[in-house]
Amino acid sequence: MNERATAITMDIVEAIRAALRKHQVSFGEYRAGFMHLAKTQQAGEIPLLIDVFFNSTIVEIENKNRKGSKAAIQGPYFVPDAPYVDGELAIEGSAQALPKMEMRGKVTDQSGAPIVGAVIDVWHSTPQGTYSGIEKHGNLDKKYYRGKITTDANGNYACKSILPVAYQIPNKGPTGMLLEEYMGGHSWRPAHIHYWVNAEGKRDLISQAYFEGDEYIEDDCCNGGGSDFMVPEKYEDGVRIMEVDFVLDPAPALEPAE
Ligand code: MBD
Ligand code: FE
Repeated sequence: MNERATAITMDIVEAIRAALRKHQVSFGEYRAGFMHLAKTQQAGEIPLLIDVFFNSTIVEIENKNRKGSKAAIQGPYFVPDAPYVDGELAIEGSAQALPKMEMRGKVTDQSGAPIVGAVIDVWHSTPQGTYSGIEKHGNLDKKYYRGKITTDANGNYACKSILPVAYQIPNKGPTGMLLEEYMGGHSWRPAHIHYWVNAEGKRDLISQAYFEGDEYIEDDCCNGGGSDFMVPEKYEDGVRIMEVDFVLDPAPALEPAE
């Protein structure tokens, strides 16, 4: 067991014990609490629950030593082997009439030099507010609404898709119940696009983009970073332009092997 993992684990356990003591939790309440976790597991919502509450904290920590673009939360619906795409994400037949967006921008290093051949994974929800390639969401073919885009010789990228809409995380299960009933909040996120940028010799970057005017940007059930990730409203021929540039930090030096 590594020392750091031991220290973190002990502190988490101690923090939970402190909360139980502070509230003088009864045996019945304790049982209700662990049944809630068991139900979360049964519903396949462990990744959702953990990301809703804790992903933003990890991002806050990791952003402290980033000099280029700040990172955002990843969320539970990234799929590692999405297809490479050229200019457009796959859109289901029935969704092709929906309003379109174009994601575009430039990837550079800290000096402003373009990064050629950076690979940007993008993913966003279906018009129903689910994600492709996710068993719990009906296992829609993962070619839809996600893909890997490559930057060109000038570090630029461009890719079209349909416009995602305001987004409610699955709220009928144990995670929604915690957020809405026990914590008195809601389960909405701003409509969003996810990005994961990878380039050789650079620190990878997970980001997001929101749409100007969305009412949940600063009131996000996942604390997703707010207006720092908001893209100003702009249209070209009726297509919403989502212009997002990424500045990558150099890759951290490899840690010496233990
Ligand atoms: C999502 O789509 C998401 O991006 C996050 C952070 C949490 C739940 C669902
Ligand atoms: Fe998401």
